[in-house]
Amino acid sequence: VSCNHISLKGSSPTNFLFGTGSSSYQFEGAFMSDGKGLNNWDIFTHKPGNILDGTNGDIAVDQYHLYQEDLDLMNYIGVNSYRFSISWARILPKGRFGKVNRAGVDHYNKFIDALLLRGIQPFVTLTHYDIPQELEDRYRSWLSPEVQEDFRYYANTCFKFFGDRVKYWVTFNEPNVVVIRGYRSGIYPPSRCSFPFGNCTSGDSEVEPFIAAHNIILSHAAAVNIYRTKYQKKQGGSIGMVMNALWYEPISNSLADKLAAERAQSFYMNWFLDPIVHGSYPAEMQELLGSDLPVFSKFDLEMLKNGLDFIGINHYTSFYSKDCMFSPCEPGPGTTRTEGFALRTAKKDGVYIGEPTAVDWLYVYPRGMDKIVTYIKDRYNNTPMFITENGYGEKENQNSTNEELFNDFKRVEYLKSYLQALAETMRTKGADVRGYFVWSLLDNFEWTSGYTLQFGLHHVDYDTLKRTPRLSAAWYRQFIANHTPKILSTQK
Ligand code: PNW
Repeated sequence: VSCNHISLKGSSPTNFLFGTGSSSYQFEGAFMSDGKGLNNWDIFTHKPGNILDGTNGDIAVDQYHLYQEDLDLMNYIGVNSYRFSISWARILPKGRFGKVNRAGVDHYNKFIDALLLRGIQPFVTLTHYDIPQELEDRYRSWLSPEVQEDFRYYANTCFKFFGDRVKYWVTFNEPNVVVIRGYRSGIYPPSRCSFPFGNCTSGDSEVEPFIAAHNIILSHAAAVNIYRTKYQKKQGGSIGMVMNALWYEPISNSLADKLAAERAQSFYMNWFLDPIVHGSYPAEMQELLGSDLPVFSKFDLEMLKNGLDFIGINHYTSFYSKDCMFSPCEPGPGTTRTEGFALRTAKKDGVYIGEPTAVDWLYVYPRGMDKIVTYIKDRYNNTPMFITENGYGEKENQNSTNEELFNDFKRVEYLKSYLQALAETMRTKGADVRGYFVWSLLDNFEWTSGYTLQFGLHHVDYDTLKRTPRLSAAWYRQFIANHTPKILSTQK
């Protein structure tokens, strides 16, 4: 597969990170090993009906035990970074109400050392959807301000044990997805919602997402604060947050639809980034929600100031946005007041925004990469950015041929076109993008879809846990080699 026409050289600094992404619950397995406590996803996946194929992450791809093998795969591809998350309940089985689990600390120490030995920078997320169940049971996790104290304590514990070697910290992965799916649609733990958003037994879809988000923003600020005051000078790393970022394309040129796309973005992504970068919720949210939106105290604002060193962007897909404020819409995703009155739809005049895939929310629209990176660059003063996730999902079945399992040319085309768009944005607009991570190194546990979707550069056989490279792994290897200055290349 040729990729010479894509030029990142000259547009990126020599230390551009190329890596792959992962998370603890989706990869580690070993859910009760070595003193780990149970977390919200352990509990959630064990309740019948929550996961499409009835599976869970008890074993997942067992990276907890098989990491040396996975390091070989990374080495072969030639990545210089690996994005993973620490399992909170493995470090603090009962949050701040119990002891530090030394075996958990030892595990990540070994893993981090092994990465560095191979010249791979750890890019570490503190929480990727998971929280110790203890904190859910004690005070309902993100709904209580108490959680800020727990997150601060956990973050401090990680900086203390791992910060001498970890130079990239992410506080939260996709807090927008956590609150929307956990407290509005209720499809993720803690399964809270109210009609017409979903049919949960408790919760309030129009109120709780904003409370949970507020506590997450303040938890982030608390962690950043402790990192800046106690560790950053000595350890020399940087700290940021990762957002799920959709591009919302106005469905028409009308002013109403353009404003709707802006509102959609504000109620999805700017919701978190505006307070952290600019110190206040987006204007559209304040106007529409009024006193239903929590407010920051003077003390909060002081702590929030300049609240991150980089923005992590998980970008896969784009949607059209249609106004529902000035003219009414049929009910649908995005159409209520607490979602910004902006219908989210994949089709315009019966035609999809991009080629549909096996994943019901994923349409191939490479221009979206350019548009979302430019949008974030402009709105947040060209804060350093990392593309922390970008990837392509497929659905295999019992009858899939080897050709279908391993010759994933559609994934290659997807990655190529999105990287091409990214390179252009960096070159022509000066976007300060410092790294790119494919989701994912391996097939893994895809949350409520269980093991029915595959995002891996490597196929995983779930009977044997054997990893087998796909075409896309070979392609990514070649791509990295072509875009890494030879003198710095550590390829063997
Ligand atoms: C991300 N969307 O979630 C997560 O960070 C990963 O853990 C997950 O495995 C990966 O994407 C693939 O699904 C997403 O609405 C949540 O477009 C929402 C969207 C995309 C990805």
